[in-house]
Amino acid sequence: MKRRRTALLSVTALLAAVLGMLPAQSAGADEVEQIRNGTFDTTTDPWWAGDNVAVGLSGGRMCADVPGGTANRWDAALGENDITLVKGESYRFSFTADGSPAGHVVRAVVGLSVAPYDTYFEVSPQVGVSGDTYSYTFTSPVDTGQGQVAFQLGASADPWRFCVDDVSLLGGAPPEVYRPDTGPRVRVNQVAYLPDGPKNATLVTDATSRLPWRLKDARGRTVARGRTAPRGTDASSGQNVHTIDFGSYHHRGEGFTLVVDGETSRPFAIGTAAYEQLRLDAVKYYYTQRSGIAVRDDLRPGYGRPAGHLNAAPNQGDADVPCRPGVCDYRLDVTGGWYDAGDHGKYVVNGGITTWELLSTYERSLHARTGHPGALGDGTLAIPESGNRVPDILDEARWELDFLLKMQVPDGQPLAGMAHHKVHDEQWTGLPLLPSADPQKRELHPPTTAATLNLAATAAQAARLYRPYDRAFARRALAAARKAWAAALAHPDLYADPDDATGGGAYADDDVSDEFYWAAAELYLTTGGKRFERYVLDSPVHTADIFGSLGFDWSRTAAAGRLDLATVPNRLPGRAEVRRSVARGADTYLATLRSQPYGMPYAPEGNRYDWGSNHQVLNNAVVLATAYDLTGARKYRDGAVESMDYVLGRNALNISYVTGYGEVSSHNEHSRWYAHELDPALPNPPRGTLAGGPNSGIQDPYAQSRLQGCVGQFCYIDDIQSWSTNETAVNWNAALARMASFVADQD
Ligand code: 9MR
Repeated sequence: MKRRRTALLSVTALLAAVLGMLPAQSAGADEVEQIRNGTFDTTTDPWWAGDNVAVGLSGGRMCADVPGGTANRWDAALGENDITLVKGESYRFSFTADGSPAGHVVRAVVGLSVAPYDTYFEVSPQVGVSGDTYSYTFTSPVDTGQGQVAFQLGASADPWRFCVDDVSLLGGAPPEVYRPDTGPRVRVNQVAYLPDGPKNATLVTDATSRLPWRLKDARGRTVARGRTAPRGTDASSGQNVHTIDFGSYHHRGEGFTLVVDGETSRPFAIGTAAYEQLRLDAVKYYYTQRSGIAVRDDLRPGYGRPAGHLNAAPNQGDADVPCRPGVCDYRLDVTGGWYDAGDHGKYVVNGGITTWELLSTYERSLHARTGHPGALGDGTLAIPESGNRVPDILDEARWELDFLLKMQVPDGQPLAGMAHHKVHDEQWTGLPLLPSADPQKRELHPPTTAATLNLAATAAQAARLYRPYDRAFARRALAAARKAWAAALAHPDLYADPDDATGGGAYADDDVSDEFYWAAAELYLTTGGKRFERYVLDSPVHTADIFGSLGFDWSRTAAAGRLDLATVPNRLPGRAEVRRSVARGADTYLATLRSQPYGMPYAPEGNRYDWGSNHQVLNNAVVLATAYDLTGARKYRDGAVESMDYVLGRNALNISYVTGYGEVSSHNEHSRWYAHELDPALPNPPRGTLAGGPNSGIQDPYAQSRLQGCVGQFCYIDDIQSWSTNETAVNWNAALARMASFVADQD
């Protein structure tokens, strides 16, 4: 149907356009139409449709009969190819659509028509429900003549009919400047402040002198008042800000607000209950990340799903997995473990630091003055193993440990004792995709020194923690750890290939001195062995300043060793200095926190927020928390507690980065199975899921189309397509679990 006036073109121009040299229609002074035949007046050419989709003209529209019973959106599709996209150019993508019966989801994509089928823009409206005209603006992150506009219509149980008209992709349309809705200018921890803890907030304002603030209770009565402290321009956000300290107020309650400069904050509690809940939810997250087991809906209402990557079609399964071509001749059963993030990959390096942080959440509860071993004990997490008399957090970590052990190269094979770096799909898959629906071939990637040392460290730590509950497992874990250690010493420089990132992340790391140190420390703590003691003492990492601005991570693991040497009882010569080094690291983070008007112990060099910055904030807070456990000094406890404010809403975006916590929280994290944003039948991530957070690199096309030029904290968007700022990942949630547990213990 012709609703828009389009200029007629000469035959030459039309030919050039078909050859991809010129746009087909002009649509205004600077706006150029990229779609050939978006109006379907006389033909559906040059649109294509999948073999299973019958298309035709109907009332000046293109209509498609879509079969039922396909698994994925892209299993039934139609589209147009050979579209030219220009990097940095903004496009308005619009169409009208309806479907019958109403309510089906169409995934409308602008992307690449050839492998790797990158998506530059996509939306998934429910047609016939949310109105029939759709219009979006995005910026192309690439130059290509092989662009595609497609409508993916599959994944419906029943057949349905889809009609579309007036499809337009208008180049040169003015970009819509993305402005996040940041709500009231006074920024608080939207969840809870501790009664006996620091209470700080941040106000965004043009005012340069002190402003009066009031704290109001749920009934609107003023219960405290004071004046703000102007802090000038905040580098992390580019905003002019003041800070508010209401720490002299100690009464518990719900529904408090701060009122200042004509703004009322989002509500918050003063109390500890939310942290008790968050401690549980942050660890419960792992059950729904499990591979190789069905998730029970009675244990996680709304999250039940079939087992992923057992050998039931369409899965090719993890029970008998070959290596990448040329890597090995054997096959391994590597079922189990957790999916790393929003993808279906399983990575030993990241699995290692994650397991360590969960185990150390438990280990801290045994040794710290405020630790409560029962808090994550048997029966607390509602997992299938609850009731087996083993602390639930150990049961959950065991799911991953058993997988890590399976990744070890068997005796008699080349590189026996090393660990394969990772197992994942041969190719990247699209979203949404339940683990049980992944049809890709799975492959083992080459063993690496880093993976082997992750295995050595966590298996050694496991050996001491599971001993009271399962002696046979503890013995097996320790034997595997020793074997891995020996293998790593024999092959100290087998690094992951940074380009091995098809179908899964690379997790490449070419400095493993920190992994050696960490593994030696764990083996020493478990065995007291002299050679491990020697290795620790001789390692330059032992005395290096390891508490840098980015925090520890899967690639920077020295802190895992240092913190454990400082906190787990042992007789290491010079241990007092080890403990002092943690306090010195904490002093640095405390100084950072005090310099930041948003109160986080994080100020990356050049204000370049890193991938997963939220967990880096939390891991720096872990160093503060550990310094408190070691010294009892109040300043460290307060710093650790205050760090949570940032993650829970006291930030430039006024968002809680933890799903289900706070009035406005991240909930569209990138995941193939918590993909509610793309498929209303799927859930959002469970309560207690941490979003990766601001990432100045904005590596994904969606973030690039919205966040170009973003300053620090603003490099984040709560959209499922933004895998570089908004993914969920097991290592990130471990930092949340560790800190939620610490804060809950400060009652
Ligand atoms: O967390 C990882 C980050 O530190 C890296 O810079 C990034 C790119 O290699 O990869 C991140 O990890 C992703 C992994 O590669 C694949 N699964 C999802 C992980 C979280 O985004």
